[in-house]
Amino acid sequence: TAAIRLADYRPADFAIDSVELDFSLHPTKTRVSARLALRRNPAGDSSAPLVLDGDELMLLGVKLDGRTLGPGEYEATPDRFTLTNVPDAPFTLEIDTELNPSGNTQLSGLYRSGSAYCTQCEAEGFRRITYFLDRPDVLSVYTTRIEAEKSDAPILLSNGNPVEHGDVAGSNRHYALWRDPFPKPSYLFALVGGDLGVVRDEFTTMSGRVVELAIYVEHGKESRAAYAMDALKRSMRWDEEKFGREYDLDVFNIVAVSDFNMGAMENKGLNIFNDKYVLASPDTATDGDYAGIEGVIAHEYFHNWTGNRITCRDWFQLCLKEGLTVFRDQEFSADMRSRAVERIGDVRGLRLAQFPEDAGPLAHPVRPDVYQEINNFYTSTVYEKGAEIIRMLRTLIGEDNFRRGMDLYFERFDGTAATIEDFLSCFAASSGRDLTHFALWYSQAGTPVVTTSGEYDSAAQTFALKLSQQTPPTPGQSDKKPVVIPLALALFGENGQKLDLVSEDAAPTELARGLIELDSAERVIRFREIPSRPVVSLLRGFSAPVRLEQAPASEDLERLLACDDDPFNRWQASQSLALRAIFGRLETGALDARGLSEALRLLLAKAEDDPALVAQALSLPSDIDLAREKGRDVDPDQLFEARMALRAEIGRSLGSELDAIHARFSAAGAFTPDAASAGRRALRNVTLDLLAAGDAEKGRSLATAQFETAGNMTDKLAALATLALLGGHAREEAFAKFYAQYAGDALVIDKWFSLQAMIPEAATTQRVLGLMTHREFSMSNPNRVRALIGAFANGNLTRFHALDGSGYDLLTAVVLEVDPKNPQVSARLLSALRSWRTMESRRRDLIEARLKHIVAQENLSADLRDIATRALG
Ligand code: B3K
Ligand code: ZN
Repeated sequence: TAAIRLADYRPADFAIDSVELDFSLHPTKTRVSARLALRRNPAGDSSAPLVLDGDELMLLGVKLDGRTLGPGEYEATPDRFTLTNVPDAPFTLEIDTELNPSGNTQLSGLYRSGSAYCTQCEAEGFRRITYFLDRPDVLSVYTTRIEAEKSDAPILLSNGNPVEHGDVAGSNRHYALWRDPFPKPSYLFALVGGDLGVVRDEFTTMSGRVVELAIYVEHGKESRAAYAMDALKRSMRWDEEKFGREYDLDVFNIVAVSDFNMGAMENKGLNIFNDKYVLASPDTATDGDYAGIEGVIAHEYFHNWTGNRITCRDWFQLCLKEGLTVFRDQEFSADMRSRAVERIGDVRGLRLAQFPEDAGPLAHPVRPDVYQEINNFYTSTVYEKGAEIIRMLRTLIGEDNFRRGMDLYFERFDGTAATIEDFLSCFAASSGRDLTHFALWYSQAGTPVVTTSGEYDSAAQTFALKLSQQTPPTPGQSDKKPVVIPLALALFGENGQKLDLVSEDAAPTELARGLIELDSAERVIRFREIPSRPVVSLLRGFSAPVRLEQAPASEDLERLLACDDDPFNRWQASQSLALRAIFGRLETGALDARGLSEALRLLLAKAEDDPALVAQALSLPSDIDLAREKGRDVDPDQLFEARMALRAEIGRSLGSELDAIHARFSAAGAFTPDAASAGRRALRNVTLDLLAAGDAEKGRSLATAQFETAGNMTDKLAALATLALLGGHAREEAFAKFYAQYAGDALVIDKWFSLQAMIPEAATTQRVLGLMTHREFSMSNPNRVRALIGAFANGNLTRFHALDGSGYDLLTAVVLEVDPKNPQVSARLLSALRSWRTMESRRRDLIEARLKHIVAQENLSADLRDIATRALG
């Protein structure tokens, strides 16, 4: 297939003002009749034929202005409909197609999850329902009629507001009619039909309108939707308060399904969710699950303005809605929970997924300029780095200008399909700042490396801080330019006091705000009136998505850990100390963890102040963090060994403190999912992990007791994870009990599969192969595949990268098996290999051979071929 390029964008030749859809649902023979009101687009080519997109469609018939067209009057293949003789005046085209939802294993278009019918149209699924101009800049008003057997599908939903419903005379069928008054692109279309349970509530908007809210779930799971409903109402209120954005329809519906390719989908007025991001109860969901639900519910709701009311002109602009909406959901979670802990979690996520992507063969700009398969660009670069760009923008222009820029954006572009340039123009206007240079963040891929060094002159009482930046080359972009990097900075004096920033080398606003703008390759700032050698706290709050190369003395890190008033950098200091200990061990064979231990001991003494933050400091870097920091010639076995040695050492040296915390923070009273309670559980569980690392026997007995008595899934799963690492009979018994207790509860059984896949032992590969034949395993449920195979490939570095190639063989076999059924899932699984060039040479050779084997297959999906080819490229 040919590459699609941003530079080739042209407006559509036709406009579709309205769409009337009529669905007659049937498991294998669903009839769709689409009535499109078409006219030539004045901005398009006035002599072009009408070419509509399709994908595996079966055409039954076409009418033009009411007249049935003969076979010679148009051309139709499963993936294209062409009409050459186009009337000059606006005209109506009626297209009838037949679909097989039960046979749709790609989960794109109209498909079935369990016995329900549902749709997923982003990015290009609508063309699997009917022939259409399936591109985001074609906005239409939709009316949808759905008809089905009453007993099969008592619930019939689509976008917009309900208009009417009733029985179909002389049959067991009924219908519902929906109308969405807001013009929208086809990717936001949705339909659901099925026999579902429902939870209802309502929300009164800031202007006093009452909105009916409903969350549809599998019968019997209604009580598990309460938290999602609460999160929805909080999201609606927050968007009014923080952005002045009010909801605009009479109803807002959410449907949870168990077969879904990603997290959720923001269809107008009818969000469809992976049930993983809806269903929660203390017994079945961890604190992490609750936080995920809150974040994703908010994210999809916030899309109503950033994505739906203002959509993207083309898919290159995907970050226009995704980066912005991730930024909004991160801010929401920060306001609902602890801002500092939220920031640490977001940065951990960015470094875990986006940094490796940006450093490997799949690197691409936040706004790509070419793609083969758009589904492969729903990446952490577009989403998470996209959100970081918005955050930097706000940091640079300030809160007020940012808010006024957002208001301007809604004012100018509501109801349109916009671009990044449109978006940035609003902030240039609100702040009076030229954002041309800043915009480079959108088009230049790769993670900038900021290098710093400082020189203190005690005679002159000056401190010269030298900053430089450099971005490594990425595929297709060998020469990088300096970008605009906001560096939040503070200097601390001998007694931990913050020093005034005095310098002639920085603008007064930079000094007053403690925000240095590095927009050239190099910059030196000489600070005056510095009484003693200062400790530098740089990139505070992670003010830019860059890697920092600095070599502070360990004492400086220990001081920051004790005195920095930026909680993010306090946490960063703990991580830097841990990395230093681990890499020191790798270089010298000796482990020096004294500094880190002592610093953590001080933190533990004040654990009550902020348990969640202390828990983050105690969570040592993962194997993936280590592999990323190493960057080349990665040998996962060595990294793992050094990491385990550090854990054991911390566990031993802090044994009594950890013991005390584990006992003191034990769960009392009923479970509540709030952030403060979650923080206490997080601290308790990270102490359990370290205790077990320091003393296996003790760990086993504590974990077994916790496993037996846990009153919630967070504590239960943490105990099981600890037992999983410790091994032996206790582990196998716990896994068996866990399974017996939760068999059939899919979301919990996913956790059971994942934990086993992540056991860092030689026998795990066999265990995973065995689990693939388990009766609860299924290659056609994406959550299950990700739970077992995804966890193995992404969360078990030593086994996945086993030197005999068994891990790679396992992944290759699964990817090739899944691909014909569900290309989005196979392509996503294969991206586990995105950092393969950083491995040491034996593993690199093994992976390269597997990638070549995949590329040599004949019938690969476009999705998988794209990933495999670029990975090799
Ligand atoms: N917009 C959807 C993602 C669609 C992915 C299509 N392959 C979910 C979200 O970001 O909110
Ligand atoms: Zn989104």
